[in-house]
Amino acid sequence: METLSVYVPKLVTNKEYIASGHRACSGCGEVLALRYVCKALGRNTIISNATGCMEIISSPLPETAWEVSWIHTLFENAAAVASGIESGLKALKRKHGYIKDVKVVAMGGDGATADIGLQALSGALERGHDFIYVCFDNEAYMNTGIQRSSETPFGASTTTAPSGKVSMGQHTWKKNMAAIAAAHNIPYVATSCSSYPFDIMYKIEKARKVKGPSYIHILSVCPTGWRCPSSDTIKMGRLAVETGVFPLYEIENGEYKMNFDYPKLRPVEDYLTAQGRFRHLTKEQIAEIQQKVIVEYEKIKMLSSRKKGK
Ligand SMILES: Cc1ncc(C[n+]2csc(CCOP(=O)(O)OP(=O)(O)O)c2C)c(N)n1
Ligand code: SF4
Repeated sequence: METLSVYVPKLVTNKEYIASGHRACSGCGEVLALRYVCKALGRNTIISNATGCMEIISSPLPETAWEVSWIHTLFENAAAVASGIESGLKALKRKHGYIKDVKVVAMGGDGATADIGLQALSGALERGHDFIYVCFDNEAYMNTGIQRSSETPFGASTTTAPSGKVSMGQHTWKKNMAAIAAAHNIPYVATSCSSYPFDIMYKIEKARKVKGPSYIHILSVCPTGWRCPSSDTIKMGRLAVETGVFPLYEIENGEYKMNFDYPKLRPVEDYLTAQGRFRHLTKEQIAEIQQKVIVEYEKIKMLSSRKKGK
């Protein structure tokens, strides 16, 4: 297991770029993750933010919680707007010879990233823009009332895939956005989780230094949509990682590296039974999820043990 603590002293700052007083629900893991992301990015940043929870809670007119340059974009075009900003900065540099080192960042929820904005994201990654894309994955369209997305996990109950007599809730498996981003042959891809502040800051800091596109996928605990107590936010993210449901890893120039590898994973039951969205699952369904988690976890481990060119 790699230790990330060596990077910490350099990264943590008292400065906040998301002001307190925003309107996120109490215990929101997504705004916590956003706060860490902004700390690691620093002031010389321009953010293109898709519609979604983080936009809604941070910008009720005439107020704003943002202390960096920020543009609210449509649901579908955060990455396209970021591409335009990055190209504009390049043009200014050509004209004036020098401009400040400004990093362009696009961000959105899982709906904005894996579903509605996927085409714009794919285009921006393929064109090789120098930017970071951050997906805050709370596993549903939370801002508009917990509708399922392609990132909603198998078995979760949502308002558009509800559990009941004829349905067990979501019946498809979570889309693997990290693999999709890596398939664009970009220099840096990583997964992280709102319960791991140093891991988030380390990976964002690393992405900031990359020339070209980076993609960071952050599992962001949402007590409102996951139906768990707001005091359990940190615990829930840790359980996702410790059960292997959401492994933390990096893909650097195509090479996988698992950041936390537990010799013995906790049973997925510990994670599933702690959340109301999985309350209805039968023992057989939990066993099916357990099996899938182990298969996917072993895949990442196997890819991590492979050296480049083999
Ligand atoms: C094209 C389009 N369709 C639907 C909406 C309505 N809408 C706004 S935010 C949102 C949900 C956002 O979900 P997600 O991207 O997962 O972010 P979260 O709110 O969960 O953080 C929806 C459906 C919209 N603004 N534009
Ligand atoms: S609905 Fe979930 S993600 Fe959105 S602000 Fe509330 S806790 Fe955060």
